[in-house]
Amino acid sequence: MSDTAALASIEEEGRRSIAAAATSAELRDVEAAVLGRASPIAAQRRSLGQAAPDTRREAGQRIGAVVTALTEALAERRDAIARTERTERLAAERLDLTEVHDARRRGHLHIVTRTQAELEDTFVGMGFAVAEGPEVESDWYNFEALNMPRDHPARGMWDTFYLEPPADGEAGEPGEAGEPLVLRTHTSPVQVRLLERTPPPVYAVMPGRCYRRDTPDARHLSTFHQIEGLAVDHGITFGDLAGTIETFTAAFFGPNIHARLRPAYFPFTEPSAEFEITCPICEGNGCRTCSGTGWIELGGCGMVDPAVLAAVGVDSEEWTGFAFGFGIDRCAQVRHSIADLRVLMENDARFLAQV
Ligand code: FA5
Repeated sequence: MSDTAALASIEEEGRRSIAAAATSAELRDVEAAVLGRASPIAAQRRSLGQAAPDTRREAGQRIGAVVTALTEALAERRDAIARTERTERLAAERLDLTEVHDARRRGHLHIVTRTQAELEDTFVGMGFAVAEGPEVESDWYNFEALNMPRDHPARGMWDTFYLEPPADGEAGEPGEAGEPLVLRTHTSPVQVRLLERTPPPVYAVMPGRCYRRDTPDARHLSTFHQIEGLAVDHGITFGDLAGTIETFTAAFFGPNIHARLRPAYFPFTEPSAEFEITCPICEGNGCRTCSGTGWIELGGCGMVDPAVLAAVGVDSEEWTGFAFGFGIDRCAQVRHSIADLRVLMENDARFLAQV
């Protein structure tokens, strides 16, 4: 190979290696290989000593030109790599401050928790106190004190989760030795607990979680929430119950939702009624959510049965009372037009961000 052809090939090979380097570290290795002591161009320079004196100067200039060309190519590539690396670093370290300030991403209370608080506020505004009771309940509070002895067929109205009673349970508490324990199927046992510790007159609401072996559908969950209401005083009548429900419906749902009471049966109230309100999804025309009826059942209510007052030592000749129990999840469903109650338990962030 002539000197000129050898130099051209060294330059071409060098440019190819320089172009192939992708990072600053790779380019440093390429620089050593292309211009360092062991490089082909350094070998050419060393061979100058053996060249004939009349060609040495010209050969030296040709080698110098290749060194200059490769040095410039290296500098260009170094700049390009530095620019790319800087852009990549900035992208990786980017902090999107607008995302942090996006109001939709701020956490908030679950819709059921908010509905419960709003229900409590509404009833507190109507003169009721707020009380609570345990979710793990004894058979006595959940059923027996509510006028449902063992084997009473009305127990079948509530598909119940039973628990193993602890062998060493204390008397008078849920789990009293040998007594069956349940996950409470409704908030009505809190009525009994409240009357045991508070002599009438009593005006209270009792919200909380309940459990039933119900198959989840558009209006049912196996874990749901109720708010119980109890008023026991001198001379309480069914008219007081109807008036309370009417006042509550107008205050909580507004003027477009109507309520109706239908005769029903509960072992712990007599007479009893079911409380229904206009289905907000179809505005009363009938749809899947309300099974085509135009109404959604919100709860049960009635006059407290004398047997319940007797179970807690309240004289039913002197005192009368009304009670009600509404579904809190159903209240949220009606207020926010939620077609299927199951979304309340699914934790889908797209749903939770909307309500
Ligand atoms: C009761 O639980 C009675 N304790 C209500 C009552 C209280 C009557 C005081 C009289 C006096 P019921 O099983 O109908 O009744 O339930 C009342 C409400 O709880 C229903 O109307 C509904 O709004 C809600 N509810 C019941 N089961 C479910 C469920 N599986 N999922 C969601 N909500 C439910």
